[in-house]
Amino acid sequence: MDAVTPRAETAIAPYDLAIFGAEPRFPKPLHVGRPNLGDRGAYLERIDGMLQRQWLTNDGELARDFERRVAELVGVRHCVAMCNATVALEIVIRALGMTGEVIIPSFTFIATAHALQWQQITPVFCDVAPGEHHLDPERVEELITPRTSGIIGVHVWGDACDVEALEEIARRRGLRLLFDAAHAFGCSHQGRMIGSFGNAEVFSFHATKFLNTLEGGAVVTNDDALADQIRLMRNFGFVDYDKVIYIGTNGKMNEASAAMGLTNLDAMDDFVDANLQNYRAYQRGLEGIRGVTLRPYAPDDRRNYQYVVLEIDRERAGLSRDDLLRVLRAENVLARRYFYPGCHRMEPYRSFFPHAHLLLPHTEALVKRVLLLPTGTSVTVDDAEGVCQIVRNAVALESEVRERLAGGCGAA
Ligand code: T4K
Repeated sequence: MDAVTPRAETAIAPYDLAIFGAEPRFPKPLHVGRPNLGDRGAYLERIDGMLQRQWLTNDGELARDFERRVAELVGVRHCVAMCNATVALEIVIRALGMTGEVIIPSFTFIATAHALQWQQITPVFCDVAPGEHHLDPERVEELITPRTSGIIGVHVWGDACDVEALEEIARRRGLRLLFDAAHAFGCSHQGRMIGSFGNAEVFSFHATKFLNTLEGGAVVTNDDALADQIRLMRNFGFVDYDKVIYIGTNGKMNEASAAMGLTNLDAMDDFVDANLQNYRAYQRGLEGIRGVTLRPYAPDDRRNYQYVVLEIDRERAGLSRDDLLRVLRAENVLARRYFYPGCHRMEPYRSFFPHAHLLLPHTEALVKRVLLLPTGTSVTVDDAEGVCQIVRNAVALESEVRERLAGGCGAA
């Protein structure tokens, strides 16, 4: 992937790119995060059933069915479905009794941090391992203080973080261990499904995720008492009509969401297949482009292939990640810079911890290199090949591209 592409062999004329005035390669925007949708007829039938029953939410039959199927697929005793993963995180963090400080990566979606800060728990940002996208367990250990109550590992892109090392630290130091598995539904780690590690894990079923329930999330766990507590908290603390025994909130999944979840569970294999075809097309199409690395997936585990993640080496490619982003946007390819600029550089954390970046050198470098490309069931192999061609042309014409962008063309 990293071999140098000789300029002379490319024979590409500048007008091939939209920043030089060509028609955009794609007439309509190509998104990162277009929903994967199962069978429309089956979904509408479920919605019809819901309307017939006039049961729209509050532990409905579709939601219970969805919970049962997710728990079975993941191989855990409990799945508690929620309205979204952010609320699921907030609830499980509280149910686990996390307080004071909790160690998390800064390289994650802001919801991981906000779910803590929302309840006055300080997120302590930890660096990723060198060359990696996941928490560095050695750095985690250094950040533990008497106020630390837990660790939240994030399985970014559906790849497990260093579960074993984090479990060992949590056990030895008496800390709670939660995993933000928002990206990892349908993925495994060393033969065991993600969702069954730590005290609990949280999935997101947001529209942009591998499996969506419109909006949605879930806590999965093998801890019976924790699951009971979370079910209570999800429904205002009600144990019976007129009887509330605990402070709670409203985190319930509604029936229309569960209907979508069930429909999409039936189509999961097709989603993986479409993602994998696209991933392979990207692998082929990006081969040999200097300075452009497609993040590999672990070969021995189940993956949902929902994310096509590039790292751009500015020196070798002759273009920065942001240059490439501008080139792609001009072509109607809405690539994304997740998780730029890192949680520590977003408010309120940026003001709380103005020097956090000093402890996060690898995160700081990573957020400037990563670019996500479109995939999912609405992206075809032809689309993926077209995107690769744009990247290839841009790198081949790097100096002309830089000059053009410096003139203000393709401003993001
Ligand atoms: N932890 C992690 C590690 C996460 O990544 C997330 C969410 C969470 C926790 C919290 O999960 P939830 O509470 O959301 O369940 C998106 C998603 O909103 C968010 O769920 C996701 N991570 C994050 C990585 O991406 P935005 O602000 O980038 O979304 P937006 O509106 O820009 O949409 C992305 C693209 O998807 C757009 O180009 C358009 C397309 N799209 C989007 C929607 C909603 C569609 O085509 N159709 C749609 O219905 O955050």
